Amino acid sequence: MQECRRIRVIDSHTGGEPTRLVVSGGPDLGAGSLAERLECFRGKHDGFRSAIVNEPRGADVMVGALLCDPLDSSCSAGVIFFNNVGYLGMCGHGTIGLVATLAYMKRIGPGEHKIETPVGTVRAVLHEHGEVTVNNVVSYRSEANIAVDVPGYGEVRGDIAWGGNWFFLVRNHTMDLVLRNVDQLTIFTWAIRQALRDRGITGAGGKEIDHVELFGPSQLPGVDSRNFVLCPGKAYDRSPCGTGTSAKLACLFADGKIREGQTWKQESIIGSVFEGSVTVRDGKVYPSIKGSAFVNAEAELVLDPRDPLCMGIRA
Ligand code: PYC
Repeated sequence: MQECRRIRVIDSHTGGEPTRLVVSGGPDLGAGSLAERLECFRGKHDGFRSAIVNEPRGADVMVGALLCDPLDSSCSAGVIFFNNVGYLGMCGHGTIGLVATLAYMKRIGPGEHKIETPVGTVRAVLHEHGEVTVNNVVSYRSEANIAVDVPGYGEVRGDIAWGGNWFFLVRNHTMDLVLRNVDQLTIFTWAIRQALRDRGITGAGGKEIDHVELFGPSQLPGVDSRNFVLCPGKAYDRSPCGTGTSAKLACLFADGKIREGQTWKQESIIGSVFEGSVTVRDGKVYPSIKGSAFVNAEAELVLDPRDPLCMGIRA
């Protein structure tokens, strides 16, 4: 009889958005760059991704993070993020969750830490009181004020921007960004995503735009904006989305609406807040995102080869 495979995970949430960190028991992806290891993960071990984050062990909202040895020994960790349908280049809430979890495991203390991801090395600062600032990869708007005809809704205009993932940031909508409207918000933003795909509107290099963001006013004092973010697998981000806030900051800076170093507070659809700002180096915009994460479970997942749903429910 084949033995069960055991996977050690630590779960956290960042502003309500979960991250499941695989600490041991993950697949052997070789010793290449994180980008190469991601391709090995995608090509040879995709069932493992599904087993960790999909039902019945996980849920659509769950973001997985595979802890990897970094190539560069000055980095504290390497990580590959994944979700219910595939892989993420970078993940802001997930990096905050990773750093908080490494601190929980007593692997790191307060200070700056470098983390290798498939889209580059990011720096994160663990503050004394447990908050984490992620200094993200370079972020930019590739196209401004693009019109897309969305069946059932008409013309929707928005910006296309990179913040570690590709985003369409909607400029005109009439939706009220409140939690009770999540179903309508999901249907609307999913229709936008499909329309972008059907019309061949992409990020740079033909990359699919797989995140859609809506913005509206926040009711919280001192908070600049509230958002709704649709993630690639149709779940919405419970956090303000680190890469989505980075994409927003890049657009705000391009429009002259924020200065270098100015704080932008971004609220999520559930009311959690990230603080963002940008620094500019060699004419390029580097966003920083600050938030908090809390560990809420430690577990050993059991992959029983006799279980017909051992590798998760996949569409
Ligand atoms: O925080 O960057 C983020 C993120 C991406 C998808 C879900 N969260």
